[in-house]
Amino acid sequence: LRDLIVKLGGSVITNKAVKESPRIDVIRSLVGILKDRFRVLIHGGGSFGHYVAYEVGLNRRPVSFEDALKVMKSMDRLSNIVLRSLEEFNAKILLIRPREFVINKELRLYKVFEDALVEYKKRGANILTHGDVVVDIGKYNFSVCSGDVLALIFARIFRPKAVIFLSDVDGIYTKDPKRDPSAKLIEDISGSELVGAFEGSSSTDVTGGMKLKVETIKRISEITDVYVLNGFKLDNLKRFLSGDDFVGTRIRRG
Ligand code: ATP
Ligand code: IP8
Repeated sequence: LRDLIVKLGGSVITNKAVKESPRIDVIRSLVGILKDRFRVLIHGGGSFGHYVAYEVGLNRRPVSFEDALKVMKSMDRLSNIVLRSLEEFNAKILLIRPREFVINKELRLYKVFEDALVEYKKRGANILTHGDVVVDIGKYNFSVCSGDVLALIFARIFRPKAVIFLSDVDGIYTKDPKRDPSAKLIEDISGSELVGAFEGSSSTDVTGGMKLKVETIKRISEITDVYVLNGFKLDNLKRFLSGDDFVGTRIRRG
């Protein structure tokens, strides 16, 4: 598989328990495996963006420019690490930050200035981007544009063969696998069935975060196939990329 959109979850590339702790070796290994496979590489915030976002109250109350900038700078530190790793492998890639082309309203995506992205695509550019803080024209001043939403934005523009999400568990389960041992991995499902399978579980542990992620994945599956795989299981990822048997969740288009 080539020309993919890949989202590196913050739970994979950082240690979420410790502020601003990147997993450099994991980043390097993933970049090495993925470098010739993607058109768009997206990464999440993990213990960078999310940590500082929590400190300043982003998405919970209106924040000042100064506080928004703190979160942006934290994301820049992480994206610079990912970029450096890509450059070590000589990848030709352009870093584009959502704060420059996305506007939210009341915490939701409102407007994407996509003309430049479309032109980059036509010219064969490979793009690195990441979950970010963007202007919010509602009452919050600024809010988060997640890497998951970016995967949807870029899927609309790039129309890839598939979108891959890498997280710290094997895929999407019926319930949170870290909290509920009865959680079952959903292996193969159509986009239209996905939200039902997930909400249908009796779990009350499921966060709004995961629900939003699943809803975003459902919308991406209207455009292309989506796969959720474990970003720590590198041999499994390689098998997937070469078309062999793999463990994970496949969300079929439609
Ligand atoms: P980031 O937003 O920083 O990029 P991420 O995309 O890597 O992070 P999280 O938002 O941390 O991922 O979501 C992954 C976590 O969601 C897993 O560690 C898992 O424990 C939890 N989770 C909750 N419910 C489920 C579920 N039904 N299936 C899979 N994971 C779930
Ligand atoms: O980790 C969040 O992106 P995500 C980015 O993809 C910030 O949800 C700034 C918290």
